[in-house]
Amino acid sequence: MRGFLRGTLVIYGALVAGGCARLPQTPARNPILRDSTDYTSDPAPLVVDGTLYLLTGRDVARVGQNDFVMPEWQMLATRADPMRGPWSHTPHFVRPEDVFRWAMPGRAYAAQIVRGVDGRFYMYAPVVQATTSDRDRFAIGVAVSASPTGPWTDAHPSGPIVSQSYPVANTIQNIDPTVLVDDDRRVFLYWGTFGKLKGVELERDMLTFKGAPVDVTSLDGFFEAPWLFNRNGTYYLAYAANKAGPDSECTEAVYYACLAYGTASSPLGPWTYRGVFLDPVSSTTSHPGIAEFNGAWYLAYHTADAIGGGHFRRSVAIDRLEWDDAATPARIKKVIPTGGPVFDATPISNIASHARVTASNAPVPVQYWLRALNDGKVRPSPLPPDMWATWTPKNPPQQWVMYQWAEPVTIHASRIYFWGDQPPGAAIGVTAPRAWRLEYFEGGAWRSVSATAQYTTNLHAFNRVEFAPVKTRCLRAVFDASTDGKTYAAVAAQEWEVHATVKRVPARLSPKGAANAACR
Ligand code: FUB
Repeated sequence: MRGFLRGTLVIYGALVAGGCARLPQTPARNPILRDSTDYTSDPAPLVVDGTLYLLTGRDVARVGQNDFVMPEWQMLATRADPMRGPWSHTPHFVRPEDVFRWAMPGRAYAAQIVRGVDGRFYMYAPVVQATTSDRDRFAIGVAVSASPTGPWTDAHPSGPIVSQSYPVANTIQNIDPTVLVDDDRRVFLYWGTFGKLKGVELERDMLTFKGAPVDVTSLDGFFEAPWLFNRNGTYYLAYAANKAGPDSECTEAVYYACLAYGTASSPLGPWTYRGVFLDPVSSTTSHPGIAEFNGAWYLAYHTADAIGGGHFRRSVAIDRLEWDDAATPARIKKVIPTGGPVFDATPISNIASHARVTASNAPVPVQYWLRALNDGKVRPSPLPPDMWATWTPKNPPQQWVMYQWAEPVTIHASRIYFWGDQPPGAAIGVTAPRAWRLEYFEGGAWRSVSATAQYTTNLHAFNRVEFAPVKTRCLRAVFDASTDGKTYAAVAAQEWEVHATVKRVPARLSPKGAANAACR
């Protein structure tokens, strides 16, 4: 067992000259820990006696490793303004195998600590069972402690309180628990992922199902990460949603999640969907934890914004959550995230980020993300939404992508980064095109640029082409698919740069929406 104090680090900033007194750092930006030493994920707030605790996971995936490698939980805590700190940090709070004899090491997923009806603290922890015949081995264990900081012991040593076979059979992945101890009297547990959400009342022992679980189906786009709370007698269920599409209010690409919520007048529903309150962040997953602290409400979530961050190297951020109390029931206002990655405002010749992008296969299948093309990022081991791609079971011989700028631009070079899961020359799957060319729109027609050399088609590399400068609002890249003469492979690109004679400060995110008639 790793106690709270062992290894606890208070995040301090500058030394006062001469006195060696340490001054608390006042973080100007999110995420809370962002120096790449410790990656924190899945925050679960808890307020006890003037302290705001954030229980978090720890992401230790290597760069390019697409897996939730999460060996232990961490703890952040503050008694100050959460937007300024200081925060204390316990990097090694507790590990699954420290508490649950029936659990394997390595998967300390999104957990939550609540104060139980008996005044003790209960930690609901999704872990993997070491020995089970369950098809999916994830299960929810409960640890108990006299203090929110531990030490923790297994409250149900015979095993998890929820698994695929206990206490009633289910077929879902049993993770992402959220628990509400309502009025210090009744206890409610929700959990689920991959679009399945279950809720149940627990007995006052905090462990035993009281009745059969309900399946919640009315929360639009529910994906995972439920967070249940009560404000002024209304029950709120916040969650990560992934209803995707180019015009979705939630997310353009299905891997990315927005945070949405519903309300109910009783803790087991029925639930009414109330909308999106946080747009997708830089990590594909998004995970809410909401609490009132010192008279203000806060949303804790995670992003990929820390140094060296990624979809599986996430870091916890916190922002104010505001209410619209003029509505009944009160609505959550859209949260505007503060902080974020360090933005480099140096002007650059690549003006792709200023372009509206469209493609021959629009609306692009929701696993891909069209605007990944000009987000300035080429990730190792990309996920589908880190690229634009055209894959279907039957691919056509030709595809294109197009940039449109608001004003004419003078451009002279371009480079594109092809991704594939098949070798060059393949006629299935995704690979580099057989050939490609750049065309600009002028006088009502598409014309080829005058390239100074042959176009290259290297996979997993940038392919650069220089050409005689042209002034245009519209540029497209046309791809002839790789083929064996019978079938065609799809095309995918992680990034497409276009270089102009006049440098510009990059846009943080390219404009959204289809190109207009100026390019037709
Ligand atoms: O951290 C692993 C998983 O990612 C959580 O269970 C989900 O909620 C998502 O945040």
